[in-house]
Amino acid sequence: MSNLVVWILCIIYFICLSSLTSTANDDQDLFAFEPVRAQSLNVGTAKPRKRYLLYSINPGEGFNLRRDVYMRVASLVKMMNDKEDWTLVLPPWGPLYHWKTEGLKRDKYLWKTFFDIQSLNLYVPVIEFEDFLTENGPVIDDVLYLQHFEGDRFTGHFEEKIEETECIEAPRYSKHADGKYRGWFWGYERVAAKNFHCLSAQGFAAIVIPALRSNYSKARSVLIDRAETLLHNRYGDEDYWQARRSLRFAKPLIDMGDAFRRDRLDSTDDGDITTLHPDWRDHQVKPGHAIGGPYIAAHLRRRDFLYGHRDDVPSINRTALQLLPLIEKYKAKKVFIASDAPDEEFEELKLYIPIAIRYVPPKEILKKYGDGGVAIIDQWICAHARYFVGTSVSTFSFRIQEEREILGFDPDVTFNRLCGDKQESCEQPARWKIRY
Ligand SMILES: Nc1nc2c(ncn2[C@@H]2O[C@H](COP(=O)(O)OP(=O)(O)OP(=O)(O)O)[C@@H](O)[C@H]2O)c(=O)[nH]1
Ligand SMILES: *[C@@H]1O[C@H](CO)[C@@H](O)[C@H](O)[C@H]1NC(C)=O
Ligand SMILES: *[C@@H]1O[C@H](CO)[C@@H](O)[C@H](O)[C@H]1NC(C)=O
Ligand SMILES: [Mg+2]
Repeated sequence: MSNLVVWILCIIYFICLSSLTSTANDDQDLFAFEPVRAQSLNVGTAKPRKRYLLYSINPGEGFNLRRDVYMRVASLVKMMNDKEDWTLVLPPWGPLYHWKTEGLKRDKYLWKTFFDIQSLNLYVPVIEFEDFLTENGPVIDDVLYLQHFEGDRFTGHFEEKIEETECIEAPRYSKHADGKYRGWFWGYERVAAKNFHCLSAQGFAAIVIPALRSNYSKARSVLIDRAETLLHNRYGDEDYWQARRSLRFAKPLIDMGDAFRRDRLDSTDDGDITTLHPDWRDHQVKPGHAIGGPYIAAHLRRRDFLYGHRDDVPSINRTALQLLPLIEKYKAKKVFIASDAPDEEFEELKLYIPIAIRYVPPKEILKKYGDGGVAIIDQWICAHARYFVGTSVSTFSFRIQEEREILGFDPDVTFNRLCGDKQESCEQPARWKIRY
């Protein structure tokens, strides 16, 4: 197709789109958008067939890194859908290494437990894995297992490359007597794959597009495993932020966080200037717009971080020493603590800071939403504080910082971290500011 034809198609598409959305009301155009686009792209071309992209992540990765990988894959789907019709299948959550609360169902959590699926759908088409099973059945066509190139991880220069090769480590799938591959499909035992390939890959998420469009073009459903191998196409650009803005939390979790803010922290959206537009595409505020509730918040990442990042994570008494001047400066009535710390550590902190408070979930909430739901409530409360300080290199803290960028806080009251015991001062987090 010549460039001219492409341009004409684009123009027709935008005219159709704008005339349709201007007559539809806000709620309807949410659903009108996708079919309109699919049809108008079909002028003179074959309708692209529906394809499903699934992905999976190294089992050791935590909840918040997984949310980041979602954005990389969603952005990939967005790119491919300029020509094709991909639906992103949301991998069920759990079990996760950090989700330890005893007696909880720890796998097969649906995305809607934690996130607002309608909101995600305004960025790219997504469905829950269970809906994929209904639409497609339990057989996935191709599994692409990503691995690093053997032996040349740090050669000095970065070059994008991808190729089908031998498997380097024994992958978590095996061929059974019926010729199909079985493995870990999120605990769904009847699920299997027809084909399995190991791919060495190094590069940005878009690197897999040519292979999906040629080598594996016959596959209707493709699962990319070890998707964390793929890097963000453009970390921090408008597209990154669109994917991030669409990743809104589930309403019940937001409501519980808001109730805690109101009842325990004297914090409401009206007073804090943190009201979000119901549709993320329409929410755009300037830095410094939000003021936040009359409390400061700290995310104290403890447990494995005390060993893994020993020099950068302060002991409890040093944490208190760093928080006290902030209480003064921001005239905080309360200090909200989000933490994976055991109770004894929180009690120790309270000796130094009596106004420290944390969210303790009722049993039935913990049972229904698990450790993931409680983590989100903690993040939501941290996101609305007048001032936030996190833990060095914790992705849990990073996600809070992003939430605050969306709400429109001044970066000065967001991109902060605590320093280790031996550090007089320390390098503060990079300011990944929101872009529209
Ligand atoms: N409720 C709650 N849980 C936390 C908090 N900090 C850490 N956790 C738990 O510990 C896990 C730690 O980090 P993960 O979310 O797994 O994320 P990660 O990608 O491993 O993040 P980091 O290890 O912090 O870089 C969270 O998922 C929670 O289960 C917190 O402040 N509140
Ligand atoms: C695609 O196919 C070509 C030719 O058969 C092969 O050399 C290449 O490694 C394949 N790439 C991927 C990513 O599968
Ligand atoms: C602070 O805590 C550390 C680690 O728990 C401890 O070794 C140190 O003695 C404490 N310092 C004070 C002044 O309490
Ligand atoms: Mg982690």
